[in-house]
Parts: sequence; structure tokens; C-alpha cells
Amino acid sequence: MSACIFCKIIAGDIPSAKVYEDDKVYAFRDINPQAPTHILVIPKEHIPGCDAVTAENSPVVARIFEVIPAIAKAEGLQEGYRVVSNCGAHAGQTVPHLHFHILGGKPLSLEMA
Ligand code: DGP
Repeated sequence: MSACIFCKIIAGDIPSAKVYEDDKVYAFRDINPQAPTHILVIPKEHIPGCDAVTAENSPVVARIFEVIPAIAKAEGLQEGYRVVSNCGAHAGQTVPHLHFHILGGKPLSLEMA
């Protein structure tokens, strides 16, 4: 069994609050929300992070960016939202499985660093 927390969530071995699923993509609510709406969108394939995106696996990233606006619409984020992917230690990546945070539901701080 994979040691990756997000692979375990996809497999159903760790419970999650699912908001979307298809054959390639899974989305669920962040356990430690930083905004009224905080959703993580992940590929079902284990990709460690942005640095591991290649010509071979990038179609799932494109699929994620098709799914994100559909989730945002379903969540009522018509006033806007932020998409973030932390890559590596300096960015604060804590789970080494590619993921995109959707943050919204209030005006967000513009502070980036
Ligand atoms: P990052 O710092 O970019 O690697 O974000 C990882 C996010 O994953 C962080 O916001 C908390 C969330 N997270 C970690 N473990 C779990 C979990 O078991 N369940 C859920 N729902 N979220 C988790």
C-alpha cells in the first residue's frame, strides 16, 4: 500500500469530504481550511509535485484545470477564488502528491510571501 496520505484518501483508506471525482481527478475539503472554501484538487496518479510534471503526465494537469472552474461554480465562488500549488520546502509543501488548493469565499489577502 502507498505511504502517501493523498493516495490513501483516493483509495478510501483515509476518509475525506469529497467534492468531485472522475477517473483521473479527485477533490476534497482541506482538513485545515485557510478560507471559507478550501478544496484540494489532486490527480489520482501519484505525481510528487509541480517539479514532477512531464509531457507524459501533464494531460491530468490540464484536466484538473478544467475541473477547477466547475468546482468553483458549484461552490458559488462567482466573486473569485485563488488556485495555489506549493512546490518544495520553501513553498511549504507538506504532502508530496501534486495538489492544487482552491481558496475562496471571502476577499483574500494579496500577500504572496
Ligand atoms: P501543502 O502545504 O500545499 O502541501 O498542503 C497540504 C494540505 O493538505 C494542507 O492544507 C492540509 C491538507 N491535508 C493534509 N493531510 C490531510 C488529510 O488527511 N485530509 C485532508 N482533508 N487534508 C489534509
